[in-house]
Amino acid sequence: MALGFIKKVFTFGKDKPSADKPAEAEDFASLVDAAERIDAGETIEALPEAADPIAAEVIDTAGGPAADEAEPEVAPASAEPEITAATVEDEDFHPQPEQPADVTHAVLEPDEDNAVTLPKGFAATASRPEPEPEIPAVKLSWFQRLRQGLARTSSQLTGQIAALFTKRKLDEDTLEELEDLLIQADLGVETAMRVTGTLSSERYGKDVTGEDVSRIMAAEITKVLKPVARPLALDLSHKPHVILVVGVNGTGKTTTIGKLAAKLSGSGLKVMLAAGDTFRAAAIEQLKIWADRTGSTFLGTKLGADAAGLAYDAFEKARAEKSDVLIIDTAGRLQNKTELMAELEKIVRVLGKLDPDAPHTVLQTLDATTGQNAMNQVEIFRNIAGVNGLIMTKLDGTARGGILVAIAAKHKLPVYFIGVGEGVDDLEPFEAEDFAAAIAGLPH
Ligand SMILES: Nc1nc2c(ncn2[C@@H]2O[C@H](COP(=O)(O)OP(=O)(O)OP(=O)(O)O)[C@@H](O)[C@H]2O)c(=O)[nH]1
Ligand SMILES: [Mg+2]
Repeated sequence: MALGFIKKVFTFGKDKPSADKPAEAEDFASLVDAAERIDAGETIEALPEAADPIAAEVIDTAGGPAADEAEPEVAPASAEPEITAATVEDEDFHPQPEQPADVTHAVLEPDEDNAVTLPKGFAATASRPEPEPEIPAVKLSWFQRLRQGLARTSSQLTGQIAALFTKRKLDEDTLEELEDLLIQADLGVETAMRVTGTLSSERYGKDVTGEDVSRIMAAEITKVLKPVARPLALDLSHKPHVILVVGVNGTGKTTTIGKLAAKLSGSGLKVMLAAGDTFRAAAIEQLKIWADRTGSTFLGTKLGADAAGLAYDAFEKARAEKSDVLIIDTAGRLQNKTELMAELEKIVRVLGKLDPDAPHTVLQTLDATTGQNAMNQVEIFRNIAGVNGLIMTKLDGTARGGILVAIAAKHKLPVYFIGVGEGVDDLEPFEAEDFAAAIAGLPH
């Protein structure tokens, strides 16, 4: 029995004793001998001391500091924790390798906050890089967003102009090429001719730089835009002043209504929003959210209901409640274009029954990323719904704002605001000089 136990203990986790390990073989033999004597009933004083096989291995393979450097002894990572009756009874017991009590600490310098304790066996070769200082998020100003939005148009244009006017005297060919460039940038024939005309009268036969052209271009664009950059006039004697918002789907009608409502109710006016886009359930919900957000009253109807009927009810209700402004949202898309136009016509007609001047403002939203197509949109909606004011949205995106200049030159409709983002405050009064500077790539 004693013999079996000793054999087991000695060989646990180890190779059997072999001729290569004479010291261990000798120990083993003497232990066996002692055990046989115990089994035979003999009393012996003490068992012979066995060499510690694990300690011997550590010394052989560590390759670490010499023994006289008094390196503290660390239990090998593979050492099993000792399981006692107490720990087994503990329900929460999870055997964990014990943390060596005395470990050399390597501390990264230089600053206290940056200090970190490395486990033994690691050395710091360089201190941890300083964390990047946090840069507070800076919201770009609306003009910076406008500049960014029009960057594609302006940088393409100014690049082409600079290339055209490198070491060239102003002649007929250059003027013609410049005119083409301006037309390609959607600015329209009229504005293009104004720019080349002014340039020709000022600098014909002389050296011209790209900056000269940009400056003249900005001045001419400003001249076209200035008469249309007007504030949205509200006749508050109407109670309510009715604003009908129309435009192709996705051009930003509903969002712009929300932004307008925020401005108006923020200045103390009583605003009502009416969900005249009965074509999409989400559109009704979207406007309701804007109404809640801006403290406006809201009138909606069920999906598919008659939009003109809703507009009529909203007008009556706004009157009864003495609202200052009623803004009516409309669909941008129906089953087909004919139906959409018929619906818009009907809304205008029905509102006119309550007040021959209503709707007092018919606002059309134009998406600045559309380019040339925006011109056709103005023509169509102007004829059907009597558009008398414009708002260009998404001028913060990859806008192609040149078309607004062409639209202004042709239709001479007031441009009240520009949208420079999706947020409630991202609606700015339209300023001719700013817009012209952004297109021409000049500073504010
Ligand atoms: N970046 C940017 N996005 C805008 C701007 N105005 C509107 N949008 C976004 O354009 C998308 C369409 O806007 P809506 O207001 O739903 O357009 P809508 O004309 O009402 O569209 P329909 O209801 O489908 O006819 C939304 O994701 C808006 O957040 C703007 O000035 N800048
Ligand atoms: Mg909408």
